[in-house]
Amino acid sequence: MSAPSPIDSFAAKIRKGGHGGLVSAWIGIPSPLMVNHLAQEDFDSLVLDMQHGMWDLGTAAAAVAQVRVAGKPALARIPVGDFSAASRLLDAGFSGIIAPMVNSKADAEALVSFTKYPPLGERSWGPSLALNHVGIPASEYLKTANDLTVTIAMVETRAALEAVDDILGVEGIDGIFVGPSDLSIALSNGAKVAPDTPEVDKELSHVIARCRAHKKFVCAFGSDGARAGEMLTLGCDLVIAAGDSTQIRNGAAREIAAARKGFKR
Ligand code: 3PY
Ligand code: MG
Repeated sequence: MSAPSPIDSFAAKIRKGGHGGLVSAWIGIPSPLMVNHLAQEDFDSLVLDMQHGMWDLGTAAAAVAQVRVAGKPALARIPVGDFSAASRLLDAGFSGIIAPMVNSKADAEALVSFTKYPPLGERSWGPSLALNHVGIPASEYLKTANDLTVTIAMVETRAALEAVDDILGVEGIDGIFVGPSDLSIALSNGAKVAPDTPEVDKELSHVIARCRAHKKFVCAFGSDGARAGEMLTLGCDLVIAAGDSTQIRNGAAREIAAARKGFKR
């Protein structure tokens, strides 16, 4: 069996840990061409956000090539409970699925059933574009796809916090992704969205400890680069350093301010 390409080694790398902190892009603007540009930056992977971003399946599938041409893996966050989309995105060549609002062992098992081939799950056969991207024969893909891709459950509710050991105990769940905004809304019973607070960090630290105990990896969404750095220091394996629109607008604001510095209108 051939050794996976550097792109397809991502799953093994994040599962193993000890890689010194991975930073991923998070893209909601549904433009494969913008993906092509962002992929040139020093990201370890790129996530296409199909929950709150505006991607449709065909455009997301086309963007995989724009990520892989930069030598990087593409991950997708699916809409809540849309596990059949998870199978289709893996067929399109995505290297991992992030599923929001996984709140129970049953949710985690359903997710695995759509993202892993037997014996772990019941992913149906048809990896059309994935075979082209990964560049291995069908028989080899069937044997290795469960290892070459990652299935990630989002923990972002009180129910998920309570069930985190059950979720982590499901074979085929490779890691957890903490959503601090939804978590802060849940922790405050809907009173506020406050992702960058000690209350969220307390729960994040707990989830990190449970992931370590289960020998699984943990990711989190940072609202900016500094926050993402704090999350790496807390022990996250992969972080987001703000989404695409924030990064673009912050960059624009910084350059506009630089242009006007010292210039009186
Ligand atoms: C959250 O913070 O709730 C997320 O889902 C990350 O975007
Ligand atoms: Mg969320």
